[in-house]
Amino acid sequence: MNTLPEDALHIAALGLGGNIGDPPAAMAEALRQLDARDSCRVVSVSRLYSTPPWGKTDQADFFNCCALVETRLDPEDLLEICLSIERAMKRVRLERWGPRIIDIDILTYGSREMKTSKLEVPHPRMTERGFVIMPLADVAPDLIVKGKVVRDWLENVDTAGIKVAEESRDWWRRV
Ligand code: PH2
Ligand code: MG
Ligand code: MG
Repeated sequence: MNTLPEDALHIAALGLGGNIGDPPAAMAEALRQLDARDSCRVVSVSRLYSTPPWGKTDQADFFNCCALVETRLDPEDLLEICLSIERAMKRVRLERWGPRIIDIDILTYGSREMKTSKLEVPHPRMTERGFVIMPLADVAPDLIVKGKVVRDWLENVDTAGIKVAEESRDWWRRV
């Protein structure tokens, strides 16, 4: 049987967000572009949330969601695809934590822990952020991140001001 490690399927959790232009449309388009690739399949998408800006607070509210993606790509190749989708949407990187059309972050990749110059998995700040943990709990409540299930992280994270903007889980196919 041909079960080379390169062929193995992995589940990655992605966090998407944006606060310029039409973020739900940009996030939906990004998810559809990922899903259209042979190497990736979008398995499930969270509800869509509106979230107060975190880190740098003098900017517009964000929209955020999380998605599970089944992929044969290794984490750095998956990141490269996410960045190329961001670039195609003309995202410009101006300031850290500042306004953006779209941001696509790899949150987890299976149970792998890694840190290179390009990528750290699990995402180093994900468990402190309500705008990540709340949508992630929609798609992966039992996922273990840094020794604790997402459901339990949700108990302790600040979710003040976060609202559900779209209840339906297939908003990304329509927007
Ligand atoms: N992303 C950031 C910084 N702050 N705040 C919210 N609400 N949502 C985000 O996606 C976000 C943020 C940097 O990636
Ligand atoms: Mg980010
Ligand atoms: Mg990013």
